[in-house]
Amino acid sequence: MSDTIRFTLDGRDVEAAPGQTIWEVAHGQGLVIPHLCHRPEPGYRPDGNCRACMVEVDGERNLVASCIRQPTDGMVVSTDTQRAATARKLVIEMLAADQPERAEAHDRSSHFWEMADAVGVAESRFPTMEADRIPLLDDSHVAMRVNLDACIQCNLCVRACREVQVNDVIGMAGRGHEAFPVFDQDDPMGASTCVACGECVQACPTGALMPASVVNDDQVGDRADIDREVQSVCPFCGVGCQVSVKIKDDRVKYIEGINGPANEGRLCVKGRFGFDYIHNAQRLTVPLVRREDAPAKGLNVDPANPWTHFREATWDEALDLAARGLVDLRSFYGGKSVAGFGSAKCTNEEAYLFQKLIRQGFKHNNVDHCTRLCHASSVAALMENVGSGAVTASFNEIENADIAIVIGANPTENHPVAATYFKQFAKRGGKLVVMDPRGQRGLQRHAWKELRFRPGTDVALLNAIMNVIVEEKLYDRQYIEGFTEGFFEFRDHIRAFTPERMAELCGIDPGTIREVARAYADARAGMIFWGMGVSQHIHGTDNARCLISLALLCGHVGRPGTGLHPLRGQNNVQGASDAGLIPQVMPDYQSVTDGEVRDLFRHIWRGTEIDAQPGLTVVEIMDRVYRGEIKGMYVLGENPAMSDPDVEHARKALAHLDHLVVQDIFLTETAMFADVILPASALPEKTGTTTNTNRQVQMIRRAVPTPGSAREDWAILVDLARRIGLDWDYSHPRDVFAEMKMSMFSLHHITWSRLEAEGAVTYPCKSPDEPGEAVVFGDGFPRRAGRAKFTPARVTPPAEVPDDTFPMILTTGRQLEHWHTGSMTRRAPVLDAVEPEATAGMHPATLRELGVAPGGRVRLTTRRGSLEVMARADRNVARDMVFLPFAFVEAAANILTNPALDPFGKIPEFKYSAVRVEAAESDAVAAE
Ligand SMILES: Nc1nc2c(c(=O)[nH]1)N[C@H]1C(S)=C(S)[C@@H](COP(=O)(O)OP(=O)(O)OC[C@H]3O[C@@H](n4cnc5c(=O)[nH]c(N)nc54)[C@H](O)[C@@H]3O)O[C@H]1N2
Ligand SMILES: Nc1nc2c(c(=O)[nH]1)N[C@H]1C(S)=C(S)[C@@H](COP(=O)(O)OP(=O)(O)OC[C@H]3O[C@@H](n4cnc5c(=O)[nH]c(N)nc54)[C@H](O)[C@@H]3O)O[C@H]1N2
Ligand SMILES: [Mo]
Repeated sequence: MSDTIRFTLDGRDVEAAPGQTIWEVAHGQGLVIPHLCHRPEPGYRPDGNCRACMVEVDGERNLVASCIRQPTDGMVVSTDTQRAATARKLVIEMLAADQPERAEAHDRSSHFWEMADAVGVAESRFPTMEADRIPLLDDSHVAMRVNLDACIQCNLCVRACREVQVNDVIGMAGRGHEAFPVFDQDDPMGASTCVACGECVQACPTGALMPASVVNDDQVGDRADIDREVQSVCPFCGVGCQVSVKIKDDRVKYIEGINGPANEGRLCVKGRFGFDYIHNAQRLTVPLVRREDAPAKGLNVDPANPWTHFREATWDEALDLAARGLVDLRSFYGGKSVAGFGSAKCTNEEAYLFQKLIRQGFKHNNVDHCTRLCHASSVAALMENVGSGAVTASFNEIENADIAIVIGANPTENHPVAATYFKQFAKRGGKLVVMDPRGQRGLQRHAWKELRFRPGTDVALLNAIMNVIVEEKLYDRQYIEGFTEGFFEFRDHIRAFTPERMAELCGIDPGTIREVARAYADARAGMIFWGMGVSQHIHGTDNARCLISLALLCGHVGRPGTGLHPLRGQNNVQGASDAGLIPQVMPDYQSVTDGEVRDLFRHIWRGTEIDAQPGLTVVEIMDRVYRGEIKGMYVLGENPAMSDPDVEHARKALAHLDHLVVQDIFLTETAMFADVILPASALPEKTGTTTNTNRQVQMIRRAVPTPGSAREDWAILVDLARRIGLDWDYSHPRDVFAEMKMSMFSLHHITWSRLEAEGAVTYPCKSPDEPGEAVVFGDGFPRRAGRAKFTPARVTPPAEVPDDTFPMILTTGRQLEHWHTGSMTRRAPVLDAVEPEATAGMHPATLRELGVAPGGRVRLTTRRGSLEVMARADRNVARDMVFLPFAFVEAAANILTNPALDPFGKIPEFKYSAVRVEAAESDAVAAE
């Protein structure tokens, strides 16, 4: 390359790429130059403040900070002169004078002490300058400890908080030697707006900021005091952050982010501090079978004391009973009397085995998983119009975009690491448009436009935007001609949806609609991100169709910085779907109705006939269970007794089952109805692969053993399959992966050994030595003639609208610290300490009208049921709405939700029900 810079480093001729610093080049050559305020990890800007990395440049009087200085052509740089070495050592020695003694250090193996070792500083000749200024221990946060006596003012925590995670909580107060980091307005960390991503803890070079789990009561600790470290992937969301698990005595001591393709070292509170669910005392450690004398099935088991309803069994007995119950139903009523829910929390191999077990063992396709409650409608629209259900571009592509729309997704809470990229995008001038009926605390101040429209009116808003683009001819005509079909019909259809008419429905003024439409159409590159606010409606598929049409109109697909990205939820929902855990399709979305597909699987599965009839979906299966048509179920890693809509109905259905086998890591609400409970492995306890929202297939490496006699999910599946008569002979997840490759073209060029070596490969991947494609469909779509399609969408009201009896709107969703049904996060002490209680968010004005103070209790009632919950004042919630998270069994949101389904995606309308809100009686009495 012509702009390569050539210079001399310690007498050798070397090259630098434009923008590279002397430190980076030296580091690349294997030279060790000490650094304290510099962090070579991606995302950290060099600051050049600590002077620990000084080098000499010919012709310059002063030494220069190599971390920040970029070489120029012909420059002669020496790192190894006496003068430079002495200067560097002096810096460290002076700083050492103010550090706590190494024996008492908060982190004996801190980066600082490593650097001191590297330059040969064991103690300091200088007097300590330690002033009274330093605030001592701040232990106000459950997960982190702040000991500023070790702070060297390097500013890394500030950069971590402001520039990498863009949370803007930490700042520097005071000047010079007196400076120290503060949280917000010098609040205790635990009382500040800190979201506990822990980036500062990971960046701090001295141990001034430490994970609480690494220091003792005297604030002494040692990061290196571990037995081993295993690189794997976070078990929570679809971002798929790579982690390093630090293990001592077979327990996780702490977690750090590593440089995975999606997270580049970053983590959120769950990934960093939520790992401890796996060590919870309520983990299932032995197989359980229902006692003969157990009370009737219901939500009546104490997970801490299951012995009232269950007894311990050996694995042989439990597996025999589990299999026999299913086989008996099969032989008496036929295979269709048994159905299965698989898991998006397990690996690809486990998902594959699960769908195979149902399809091969029971000869039908009634197998589904939580994707049905999630992005089913998005996938339906994407398959229909784009020809593929996965994202067209990784979320990290936002760095190449000019505009990005985030609609019906709350990424700072639900995909927090992806959100850091969104915030960085906005900070460098990208136009961020947030469309959500609820105000978004996290993205609000980064948004160029925040459109708080009426819930359930996405089609109206999006059609109005597209109307402007069509009427003003802002569309990309060349793109439409080259890569799409159906434009003319679409153009005629969209004419009716003028901003003026749609404004009445969605509540956004026509001027704003026009401005957003023009900005998106005029941008060089635009991306669209969406979530459950789009998909969980009876018109979820229509909502997603609009987003697809919008991107197609403007040609914002297939190039860097463009794309359609439904943010996938569970850590492996992309992979479980790819692996065929879906009732209509086999692995890689190959339709069960296609004879050639069935032939292929007959061949791979040694003569198994695949049922040509598409299977039933989650809510449909529950309905058949309720009606008694399905009599047995195998539920792996799902908690439908909490996560299904109209959950009382689902619970009754579960209680009706003749035979229920639940395989989980905790005694969940669903397991309370089980006949046999099989104790399984958490993600950090298993080997396999998962696929994240970016289509990155990643290696899961077993970090710690399973507790008690719990076993890895894949191994349990194999044993159970054999007992129901299948000739399975897998002896390692690797064998399963090899079989998956036989039918899954998406895994082309992705091999187990590659994943072991590289950690992640993105599909599609063109060759064995490429990382895979971040952006797809630049040269056409996997549809007829390579063209994507415009499918017009009409405005449909929600299935249930407010009336006199149920005058408000209930919407449900998530919060940062909790995971879905709470099974994991309510058993993770740090997370549960931050969010211990169920709350319903309402506007302060609404609470005043109801006569309820924040913290008081309200009763929520819908056509399905009624519950009491604590009220939380939240200005982000519209006045006629209530927001309720669904993680709390004592106020289970799904008692209230509407099971009405989208006709295409078969997804229920979790985001909209008519509700009545009253001051709770108990509260009214207390107030009197
Ligand atoms: N902390 C945490 N993170 C998670 C999860 C978790 O349980 N906890 N779950 C994971 C999973 S499986 C998923 S699917 C994702 C979900 O992640 P998100 O899609 O972000 O999930 P939600 O919070 O359910 O809803 C998103 C937004 O939809 C908005 N909304 C409500 N009604 C409407 C509407 O009519 N139109 C529009 N446009 N928006 C509306 C809500 O106000 C909310 O801000 O999160 C994943 N990440
Ligand atoms: N009201 C309302 N309801 C909703 C939604 C909403 O927004 N509002 N969102 C819907 C969405 S998007 C989703 S994805 C679903 C999620 O619904 P579910 O998938 O039912 O919810 P989770 O709590 O994630 O259940 C996962 C289960 O797997 C177990 N588990 C975790 N790891 C492992 C493992 O490695 N092996 C095994 N065997 N088990 C494991 C956990 O203990 C837990 O019981 O909820 C849906 N329900
Ligand atoms: Mo989800």
